[in-house]
Amino acid sequence: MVASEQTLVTGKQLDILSINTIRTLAMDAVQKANSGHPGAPMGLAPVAYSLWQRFLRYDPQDPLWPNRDRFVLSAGHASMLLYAMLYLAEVRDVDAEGKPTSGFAVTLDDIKRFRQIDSKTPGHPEFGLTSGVETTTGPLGQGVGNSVGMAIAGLWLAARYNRPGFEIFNYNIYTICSDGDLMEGVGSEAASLAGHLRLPNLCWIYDNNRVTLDGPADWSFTEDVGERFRGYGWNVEHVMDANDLSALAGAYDNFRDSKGPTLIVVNSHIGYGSPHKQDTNAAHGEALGEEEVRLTKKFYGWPEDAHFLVPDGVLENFRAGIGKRGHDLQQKWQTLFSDYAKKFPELADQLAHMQRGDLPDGWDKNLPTFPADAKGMATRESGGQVINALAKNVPWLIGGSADLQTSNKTYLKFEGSDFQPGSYGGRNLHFGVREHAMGAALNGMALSKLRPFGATFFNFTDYMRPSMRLAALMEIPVIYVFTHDSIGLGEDGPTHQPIEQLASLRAMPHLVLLRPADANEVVEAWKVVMQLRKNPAALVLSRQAVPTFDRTKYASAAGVARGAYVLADAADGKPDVILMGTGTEVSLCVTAYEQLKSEGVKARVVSMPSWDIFARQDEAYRNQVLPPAVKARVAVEMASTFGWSQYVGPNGLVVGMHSFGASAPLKDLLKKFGFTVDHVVAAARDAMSASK
Ligand SMILES: Cc1ncc(C[n+]2csc(CCOP(=O)(O)OP(=O)(O)O)c2C)c(N)n1
Ligand SMILES: [Mg+2]
Repeated sequence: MVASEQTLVTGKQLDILSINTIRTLAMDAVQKANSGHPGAPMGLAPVAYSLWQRFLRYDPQDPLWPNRDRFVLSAGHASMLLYAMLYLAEVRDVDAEGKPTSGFAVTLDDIKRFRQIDSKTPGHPEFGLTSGVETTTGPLGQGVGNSVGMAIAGLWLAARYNRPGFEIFNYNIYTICSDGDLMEGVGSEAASLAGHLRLPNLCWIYDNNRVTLDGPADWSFTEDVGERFRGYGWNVEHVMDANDLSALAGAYDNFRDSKGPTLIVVNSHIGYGSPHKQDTNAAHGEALGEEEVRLTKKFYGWPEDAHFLVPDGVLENFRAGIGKRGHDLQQKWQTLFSDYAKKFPELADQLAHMQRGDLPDGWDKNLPTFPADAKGMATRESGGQVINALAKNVPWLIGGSADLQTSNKTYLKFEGSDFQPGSYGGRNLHFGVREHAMGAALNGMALSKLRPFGATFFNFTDYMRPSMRLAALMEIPVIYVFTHDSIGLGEDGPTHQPIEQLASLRAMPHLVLLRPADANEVVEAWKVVMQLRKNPAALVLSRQAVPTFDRTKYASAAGVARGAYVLADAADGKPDVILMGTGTEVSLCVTAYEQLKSEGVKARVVSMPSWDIFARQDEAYRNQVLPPAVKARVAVEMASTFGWSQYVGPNGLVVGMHSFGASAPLKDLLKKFGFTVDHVVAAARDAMSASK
């Protein structure tokens, strides 16, 4: 078994040699980087090894095979475990289209460059950067949350696309999680949702090592986790020793037979084999140190001075294990799928579109158009009509609300089918009052190539922001529908009235936020959103009615596609003052514009539904909409004024919110906080005087 002897070992010894290779690679990489977490990969190496070698249906030669089992490392700080697995299993790199190349996802050189600039082995696994990484993890709890969405997607695909004799989709989701994942609220929400949905394709493997960063886990975490999960309706398995490969295999077998989600509680030792394995800091968040690395290698029967050693036989072992088994499964599936494609060309075509991230032909047909109407309707109402029209055209647009579907208006009425245990083909999800788990699950669904949407009150983005941030970081096109978008929601009061949320989400890289002004802008906003491939998008919609503008009098709503556009202008196109706003405040700007016009003032109204998209336009267009020469500018938005100075400039004024809102009927709130025509007209005149 001693690797230095370079004898080819077989059977159980080969297993141990391979497992210790994972461990020593993790130790060496962390030591070289002098940063990272070696302990968790060392403790978990046998867990990942037995799963990949004997169970995971995954073809290293085709890492994006649609029916592959998903392996999620929710404990992202243990990233070296994943990198070691990707390297040893010889997972291929993929090109921009997702086709495997002849290169590898992770080479030994990449492992030597762990945590270095531009390497494929960053501190925590990043989706899109390293082939084989199914999702970005690191913020604890997110990976387990993603895995629930992946399991939902897998079951939905199976329900919708499998046909008798053609089980195209039957994949499982395996997630390694740590104490932190199960302490985080999002992990609990996600587990509760998965238990309710009885997702039989979901397996969490809990690294019960009884330590966290600060010290022993029992300083802060003493509940009976297995009992908790049984309460959620999960099947709970126990493995008493992470090094017991046959116990692990038994637990994986039981998972595959189970009718609901499975938690496998695996007792492990962080930093297994290191002399200070009980001293948490030694194996945790920092390198072991040269001397301890040496002693640990000695314990493993490893040559103490070898670094990044991959003994003879180890790569061959992986090739003969997951390599061959996975490739055979994938090839068999390809044969099945080509028969399926002949028999069900339409379904196969849909799947191909989905895999590429393309919309189906005719995705935007029969969208509503709204006639001018002074009374108008709430943008959440028009939004509900548009999402229903789009969902008819795009079969894989699916989603739901965090218990506010009647408020958010996102229910797909024409479908009428709900995603529930036993009806996994439903397109309406009921996430329950679990915004954060909804956000995390939406990410998992998008990573599975569905086009997911999730809805709640705009104010409760605070409850799901960490998942939105990861969607943005991963550049995946999740759609958020947020209604009740300002103090305009009225009587529910300041606890429900968003103030700083617009500014904070506008500050998030890659997230596209749109706050449309009327029903026709809602249609255009949805069109923009649907065509995004690499950006999550937030549609910010109102509870209260807004007039539907007469587009024969004012400009076409098609301007939404450019982020901001001139809605109403001075007769000669040379305004003395610009009024700009978003959403429900645009109609206030228009009324003020009409009054100023009647008083002989040349004004312009700019509707600015999306700062993000406007910022991407060329300078000529931006200067056409907001001519630099016009310094008198007023922005109107029922939200924090933070950020508007970039558009109004030093002589401009912002009519916005400088405090939290209040509980009152809308008309009283508008008066109290200054969202009146008189106030906007006065601000316009002030801005004109200031810029003279
Ligand atoms: C949301 C979040 N909070 C904090 C951290 C920082 N952090 C990294 S690992 C860790 C806890 C480690 O304990 P555990 O989850 O049991 O993992 P183990 O060290 O046992 O592998 C913490 C707090 C994080 N990654 N994510
Ligand atoms: Mg732990």
